[in-house]
Amino acid sequence: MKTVYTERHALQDGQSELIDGKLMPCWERPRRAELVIARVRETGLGPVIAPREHGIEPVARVHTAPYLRFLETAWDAWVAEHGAYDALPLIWPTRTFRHIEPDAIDGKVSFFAMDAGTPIMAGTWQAARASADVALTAAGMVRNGERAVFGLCRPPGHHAAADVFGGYCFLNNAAIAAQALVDRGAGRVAILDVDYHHGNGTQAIFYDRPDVLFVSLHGHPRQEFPYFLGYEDETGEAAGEGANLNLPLAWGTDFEAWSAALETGCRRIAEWGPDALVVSVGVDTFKDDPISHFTLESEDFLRIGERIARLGRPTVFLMEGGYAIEPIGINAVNVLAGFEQA
Ligand code: SP5
Ligand code: ZN
Repeated sequence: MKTVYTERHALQDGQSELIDGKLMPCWERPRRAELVIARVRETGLGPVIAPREHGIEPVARVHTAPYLRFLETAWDAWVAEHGAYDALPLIWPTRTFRHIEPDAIDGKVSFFAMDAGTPIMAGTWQAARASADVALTAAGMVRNGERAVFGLCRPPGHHAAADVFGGYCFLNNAAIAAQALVDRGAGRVAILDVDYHHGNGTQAIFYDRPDVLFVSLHGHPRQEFPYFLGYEDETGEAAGEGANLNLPLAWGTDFEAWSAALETGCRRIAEWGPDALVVSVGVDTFKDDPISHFTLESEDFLRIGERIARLGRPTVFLMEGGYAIEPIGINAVNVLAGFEQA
């Protein structure tokens, strides 16, 4: 399996995230991708290829123009106001507020943010664009006949909605890839999200769409971030009714229960009969993940890849979360190796 990768991910290197009431070093850090690419090379998974620049058009198929304008200009506006220190939101437009984009940069950051865990810094826009280019290049290769490609995206994407950043995500790489597959003639695309967290952004982007099925296994929103989406009664709306499947699982879920949910998700995908599959590969389901509560072992990731391979669809794997940093390479590449071995 070929891997698409660029070192430009390292341009996103935030200082701190708000977690447990404290500003702590960002879990989502460059070393994550460095360890995954090292493992790709060490195991001889296949050639490593640089992404092709795709321009803003395929990104704008998923994200709104005001949001992209904000992301592109936020750092300069923030520096002009506050100096060169990471931008984080200050206030959220909750239920009783108007949803109007303010002029002030502090207000803009707060308007577009869903959390204070996702700092905007000097290289954020470039890193996010490079990550989307990785996803688009991988999708293009699959559309051109590769059976499967690994897009080593960083920063991740699945929490980012059409005009929302957060959960360490800015541009929704999986959604951009799925939309590109549709735009290049795939009639139906399925997205399987195995990250520990619900892919709220991906779900929201395709919620009313009949051509993109979203299936997600994740910590139950009653217990786990992002808390406000990911329940099983969210089945899609309007023309998209029936094209969304959430499989929320309780803290402490082990691989036996987790893989039973994967079986349910894979059966739905098989019935759906997609022309292509996008997999949001998070390995924060791992037992030692510092911010998560499932108990998967490293070998279990091989089984995940094997099950996905049995779907027999052209498959784009895209990196999402995973914060047990040292074993992240083993766990992520195990998914891909399991797929290849099947
Ligand atoms: C892409 C991705 O995996 N984003 C995840 C974002 C998670 N953000 C913080 C979640 C905090 C949950 N509580 C952690 C308690 C650790 N002591
Ligand atoms: Zn996650």
